[in-house]
Amino acid sequence: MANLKLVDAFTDFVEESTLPYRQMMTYYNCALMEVETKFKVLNEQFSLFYDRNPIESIHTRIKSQSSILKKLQKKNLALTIPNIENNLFDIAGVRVVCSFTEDIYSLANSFLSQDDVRLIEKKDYIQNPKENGYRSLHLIVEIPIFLSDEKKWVKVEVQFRTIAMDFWASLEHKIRYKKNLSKERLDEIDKELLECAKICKTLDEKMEEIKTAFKKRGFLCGYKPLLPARVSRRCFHFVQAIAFDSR
Ligand code: 0O2
Repeated sequence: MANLKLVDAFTDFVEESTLPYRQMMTYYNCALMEVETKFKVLNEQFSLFYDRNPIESIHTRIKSQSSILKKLQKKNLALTIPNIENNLFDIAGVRVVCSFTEDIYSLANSFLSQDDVRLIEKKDYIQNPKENGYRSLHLIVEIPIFLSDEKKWVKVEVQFRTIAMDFWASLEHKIRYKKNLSKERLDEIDKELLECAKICKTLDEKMEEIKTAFKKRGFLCGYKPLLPARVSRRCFHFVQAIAFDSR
């Protein structure tokens, strides 16, 4: 009988703390959907007016429970919902991978100019790479999600990378967790990775140069509109009218 009471108490405890946790995670998930849609819309718009898509891929992820715990421990914080919400800004993460560095800044500017996106923090590891060679543009933003009875502002981290930056970061991330390598071997790998990061930077710059040269010659691979702006706008309104009529 006493054992049953203990089980009940434990179940109550788990339920009490898991519901708010699940609720918070649901909000982060909703925010991810909002941000992902925003980038899909921008990609569609670019591909409608220009001859290519700036986004190669979009990935979203919710930080795992163990990563949340580790990060709280690193910051000397107890595991509480307010501590997570007020101190960890990358629970919801979106990674936008582009072909060209210029696209990263164009997309980031378009995204930040939307009136329901609040910029909290910007870390430009492209202009200022990390010591190990890591490059990426990070934005912490707050966006609203609309619930049945309230509007809630939720923080999301957006990482923008070129394909080369992403390739490098994925490999470095995998190696970082290889615990069975000796210190000497790890130091060697760090040096090799730094060398690779420089090669990736040169590759990004060369690709950008080629794209710019093509753009100047009037080829359609840049941000040159396929149609004059006025005609494009009319086409857009026409497509919009059809879309609304067919609803
Ligand atoms: P995961 O697995 O992606 O969640 P702060 O968040 O401000 O307390 P932090 O974590 O240094 O401090 O912030 P920063 O520098 O903006 O990094 C956040 C995320 O960027 C990391 O999340 C990685 O995803 C990525 N990142 C940053 N530096 C590196 C790096 O050197 N190599 C690689 N591969 N990725 C990096 P997490 O929580 O570390 O990991």
